[in-house]
Amino acid sequence: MSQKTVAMLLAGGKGTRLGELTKDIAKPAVPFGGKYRIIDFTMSNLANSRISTVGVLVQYSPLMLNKHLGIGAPWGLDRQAGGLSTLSPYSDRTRSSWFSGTADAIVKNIHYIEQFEPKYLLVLSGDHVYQMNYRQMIDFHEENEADATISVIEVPFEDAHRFGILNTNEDGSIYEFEEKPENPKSNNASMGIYVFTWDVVKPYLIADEQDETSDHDFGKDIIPALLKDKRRLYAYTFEGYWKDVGTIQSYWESNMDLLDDNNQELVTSRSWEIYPNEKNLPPEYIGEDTEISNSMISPGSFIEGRIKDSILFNAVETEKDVSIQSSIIHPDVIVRSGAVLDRVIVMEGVEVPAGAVIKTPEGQEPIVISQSNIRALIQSGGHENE
Ligand code: ADQ
Ligand code: ADP
Repeated sequence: MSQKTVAMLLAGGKGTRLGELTKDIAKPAVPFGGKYRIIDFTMSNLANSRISTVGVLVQYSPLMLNKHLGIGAPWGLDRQAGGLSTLSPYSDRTRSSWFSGTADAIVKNIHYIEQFEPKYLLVLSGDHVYQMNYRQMIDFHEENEADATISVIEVPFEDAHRFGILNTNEDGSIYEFEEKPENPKSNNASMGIYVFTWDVVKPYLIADEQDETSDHDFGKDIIPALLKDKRRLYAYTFEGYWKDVGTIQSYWESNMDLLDDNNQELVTSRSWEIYPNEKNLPPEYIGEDTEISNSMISPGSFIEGRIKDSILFNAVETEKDVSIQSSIIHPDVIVRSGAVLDRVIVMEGVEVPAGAVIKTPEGQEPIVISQSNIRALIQSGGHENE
């Protein structure tokens, strides 16, 4: 069963910087943008790019992620030859360990990849918000007869140290790459999205696996090794919205970005749709004397009170006289009467009691409200993080 391209989607990182949000669920499964989970952007990009052989590498807290992915039906992967495979870490007679770095996660699944005899390997990450046609990137790789192509975006100079930073010649070929440099020499950042010619990268992955000094990471080890051997590396420039949802602050911001006219296309585009995995829900009901402005309300909701600059997910219930501002309310949350929420994130299934007041103080990262911290937050008036 040969396939020209096999996509491997890295969805197993721990996401420690998302704190409470990823305590029990993997980052790619964190709710995003009203009716999606973060991984839906990448899964939908694959569907829209008509790439039909996808391995998702899971690892950390995969329960919700596995349930969400199912057999890939929302993205059409249930009806494809290659289809969707979720690949978990395993142990055999010679080793028993979790995936260590990103390259390790791929090399441990070499048999999965090889069964398709692919020409190209597409490596993706499960925690980015963007719309991208991978087919165009693979075409670009093919035209350049490249060994590796890295998708690149310009980032603000002050953020450059958080990324793989590269420099290119005029023809787009890469002559320098530094993973998270202290003193970045450019602001051309790797998006962590790679196309490799499989026959070229495979021996590098195998050699890296044997190397005990390696971190087994694409950015730290594989890309530098290819570059050192003067392999053909190219930068594929991406223009458009892209966010690596790394911290609570950037999670909050990228959700809020959807309320801005300039970015609404991310979820409203009809030509590049983002497909959620959702059950059928009744229409949202908006009560009397309800004031809603600049907000997203989702199916199955029952809304009263005042909602401003906020994103409410599926099946949220808000009661009379609540005031919700600049907040993100995950699915199945109930906000009881008179509660006040300002610049907070309320996690799935939480019940905010009547009259509770939780506001994030100015200049602080938004407070994440979960079942386990809500009592303490109410007692302290929301100042838990101080
Ligand atoms: P980072 O953002 O630091 O850098 P990294 O920790 O390597 O990303 O993880 C990449 C993706 O792989 C994430 O989605 C993560 O969840 C997942 N992942 C990590 N380890 C995994 C494992 N063992 N098994 C399965 N999945 C795993 C990378 C590049 C930079 C680039 C940024 C862009 O190294 O060069 O600039 O991405 O975001
Ligand atoms: P399948 O062969 O199961 O339908 P593929 O994704 O391998 O699924 O291929 C579908 C079609 O798209 C085939 O004609 C294949 O050659 C082509 N194709 C696959 N990947 C690419 C690509 N990256 N760029 C251009 N065409 C591709």
